Amino acid sequence: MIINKDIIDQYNKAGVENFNSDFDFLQNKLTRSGANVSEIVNKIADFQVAIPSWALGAGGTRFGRFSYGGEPAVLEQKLDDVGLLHALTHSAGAVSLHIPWDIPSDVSALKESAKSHGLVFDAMNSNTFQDQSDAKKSYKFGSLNSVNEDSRAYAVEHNKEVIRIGKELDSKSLTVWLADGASFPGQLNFQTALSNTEKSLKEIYADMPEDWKLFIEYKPYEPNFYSTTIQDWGTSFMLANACGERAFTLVDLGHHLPNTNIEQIVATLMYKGKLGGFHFNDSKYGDDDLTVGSIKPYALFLIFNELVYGIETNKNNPYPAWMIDASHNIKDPLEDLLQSLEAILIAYAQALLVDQKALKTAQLNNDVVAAQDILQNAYRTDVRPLLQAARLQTGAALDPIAAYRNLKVRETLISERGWAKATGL
Ligand SMILES: [Mn+2]
Repeated sequence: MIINKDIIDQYNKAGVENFNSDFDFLQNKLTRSGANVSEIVNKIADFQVAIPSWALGAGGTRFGRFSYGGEPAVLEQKLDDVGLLHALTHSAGAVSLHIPWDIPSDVSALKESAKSHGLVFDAMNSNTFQDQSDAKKSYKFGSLNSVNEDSRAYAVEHNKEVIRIGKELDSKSLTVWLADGASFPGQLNFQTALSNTEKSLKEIYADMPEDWKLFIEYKPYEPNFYSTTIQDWGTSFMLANACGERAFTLVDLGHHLPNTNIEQIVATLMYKGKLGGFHFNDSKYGDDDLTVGSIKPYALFLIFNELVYGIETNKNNPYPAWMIDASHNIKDPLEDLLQSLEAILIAYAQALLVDQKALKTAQLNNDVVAAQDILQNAYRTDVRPLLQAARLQTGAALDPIAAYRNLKVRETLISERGWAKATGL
C-alpha cells in the first residue's frame, strides 16, 4: 500500500478550517510572548526520527506475542511500512536495520525502494544477544565480554559484517547494545569482562570507515539480573573515550533504574560532546517498551529541554541520531509508532518554547519560582497546532492516526499480506 500526497491533501481538506482557527489563536499568543513561530514550525518540520525495523510487527514479552495481521514478512515490506509512517507524518524519514534479521538480498533494489519512500538508512544494529540457528559459537555466557576467545572473535566478526552491510546501504553509524553480564555473583570477573569488552569494541571501532560513528548503548539490568558489563552512561562514556573521537554514548530512555535523572545525564554527555544517539520509549518500572510520552510526558519535556539547549550550546557534540525503541504487544504497531512520533514532536516543540534568556536570568538571580514557571509555561502550552502546521507544510496528514484509520491502512495490509508474523523479536 502506498499513500500518495493527493490522498492526504484530499483527506486534510475537512480539517483545515478548524486547524486555521486553532493555529491563529496559538500563533497570536506565542508571538505576544516573543516566540518566532515560523522558525519553530520549520524546526518541527525538519525533525526526523528513525524507525527500527523490529517495531513494525506486533511486539512480544517473554510470555506471549499476539499478531496483528498484515505484519511485514520481509525487509522490503518493513520499508514500505516506514514509508507509510513517513507519508502520514513526514517525521519518520529514516529506518534503522537490525542484522541478522534484515540482511538485504538485493541491495540496489532496497536502496531504490528507500529512495522512493524518502527514507535514509540510519544506524545499523548488531545482535549478539541471542544465538542464531546457524550459529558457530554461542553467546550464552557473553559476546564482546566473553571469557571464551572464540565467542568474542565471533561477536567482533559479526559487528564487522554489520558495518559491511551498512556501508552498502550508505548508513553512517553502528549501534552496539550488549546483553553481556552476569545473573549470579561470582559468575564473572568484573574487571576481566570490562577489559574484554573494551578490547572487542576497539577492534570494531578500528574497522569502521572514517566517516562512521560508533554508538555504545548501556543498560543496568535485563536479561542479566545481577550485573551488566556496560551498566550505565559512565561505563559507556569511558569505553567511548577509550575507542576514540568517533565513538559516543547512546541514551535509551528505558535503560535506567526508576527515577534516574536522565535530563542531567543528557546535559553531562553533551557538555563533553559525547551524546551520539538517543532511543525513545516510556516506562513505569524498567525497560517496559511503552509508547513514548504515555507515562512520563513531563520528564520527556525536561529531557528535550536539555537536548535543545545542548544542540544550541555544545557545538562539539554531533547532532544526535534519534530512534524510537519501543514495541508493545497490545497496540497496532503502526498506530503505536504514530503516537510515539506525536509525543516526541510535542516535547520537542514545548522545549523550543522555553524562554532561555528569561530562564538564565532567573537562574542567575536564584529565582527558583520564576525558573519553574518558565519551564512549566512552555510545558503547559498545547503545541499541537504547531505540529499540524509543520505537517501541512510538508504534505503530511493533519491528524495522522485519524487518517490511518480513515484510509483503512491496517485492513489493506491484512488483505495484501495475510497473517504472517514479522521477523524479529
Ligand atoms: Mn535501545
